[in-house]
Amino acid sequence: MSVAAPAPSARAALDVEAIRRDFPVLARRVHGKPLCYLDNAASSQRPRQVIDTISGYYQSSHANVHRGVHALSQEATDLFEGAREKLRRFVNARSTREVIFVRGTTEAINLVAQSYARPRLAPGDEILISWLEHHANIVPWQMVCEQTGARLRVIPMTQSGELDFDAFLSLIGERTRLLALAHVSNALGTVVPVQRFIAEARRHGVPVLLDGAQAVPHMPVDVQQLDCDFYCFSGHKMCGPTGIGVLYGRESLLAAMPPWQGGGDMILAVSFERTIYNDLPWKFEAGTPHIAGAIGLGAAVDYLEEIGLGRIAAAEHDLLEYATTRLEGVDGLEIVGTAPDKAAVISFKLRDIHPHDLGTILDMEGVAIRTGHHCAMPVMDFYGVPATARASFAFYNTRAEVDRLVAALGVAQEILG
Ligand code: 7TS
Repeated sequence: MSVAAPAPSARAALDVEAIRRDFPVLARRVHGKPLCYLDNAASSQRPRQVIDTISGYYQSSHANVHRGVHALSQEATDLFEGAREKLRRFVNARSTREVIFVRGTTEAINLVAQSYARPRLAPGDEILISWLEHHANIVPWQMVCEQTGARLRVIPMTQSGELDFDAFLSLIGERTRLLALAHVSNALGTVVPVQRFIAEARRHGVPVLLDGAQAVPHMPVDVQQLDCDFYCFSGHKMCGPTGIGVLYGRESLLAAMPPWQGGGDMILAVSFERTIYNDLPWKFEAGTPHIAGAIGLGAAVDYLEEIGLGRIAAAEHDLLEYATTRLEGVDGLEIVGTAPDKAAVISFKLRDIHPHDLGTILDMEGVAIRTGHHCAMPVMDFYGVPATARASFAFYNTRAEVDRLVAALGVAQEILG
């Protein structure tokens, strides 16, 4: 009998128990039960490596950046700019000039709306988004449309939660000035086949912004391969700190855009007559930045890369399949969003139990899920529900936690009938 080589998936399997020990919060109890954290789409947890990096920075290297000749300021600047290089490599931007530190996805999209779109839009121009979007990729465009007289157009979705590509083909046209799409839907988990959309947008000469908030923590992302113009993501969903995120922008577009906010750090010279703006990327980073946040985000990138985004995606896919099967077996449960290509996000309804009641009972069982509209009210409207319950998984979750979710749903059914 020959000894077979381990299957690639087995060889690549994660040592989840070892990984879980990196996350101190996963050891705590909630309402007397071990925490079962299944709200990763809202925000992930942080490993000790990230927490220690932030703490170490404050303990030994903190000073303001880009402005001191003294040792601490230079050290802080090196750490801050070193983090930018890590982020560049993480999404494969061509240069750190294309990596702008912002507060998060929301700020990144507002920056593009106000600095890229607003000066270019005229009445009758169109911004094209989709029905799947998080409010962060809807409202900034509505605001800029109001400011300019441009019009918001929306690519419809299908019952499974996919975008209607034929409808997209009929919507994109001469008046389209920008296409702004989620890479992965936060409410349904749908992975949007963005490359098809980008290829078509290219044919029309339409620039593309991708909201990657739910994509970068869960799959390898390469902005050059995607050939998108802007890519936005948040640190707190990828094991990094809150209050920090990245706007990737194609350099030729960023160079032509006016600054978004004015102040210190974004200038080369100021007089009362005129100001000369700083180079990229600092032109878009007015004021003292979130230094510890950027450094912590760099540590999160190191952490994710050491595990490997490919292995993370595979592990989460396994959890998604297992959880989908288990949840489909729960009497009266209906999964909302059934696209064939999904990230590890499962929205669901359980009979006519209100999701908030469900969430409250699950919490008493130590199981944290999100309930509500998930900042995607149009998606809720599409399915005719005010809210859903949503379990969202990370690579540190286990099949045993899926079992706990299912058991807690049983408790809820008993209590609520
Ligand atoms: N875009 C998507 C696709 C998101 O999922 C979120 C946050 C945002 C943008 C906004 O990110 P922020 O970091 O700027 O707030 N999504 C969620 C969620 O699903 N539950 O809570 C926040």
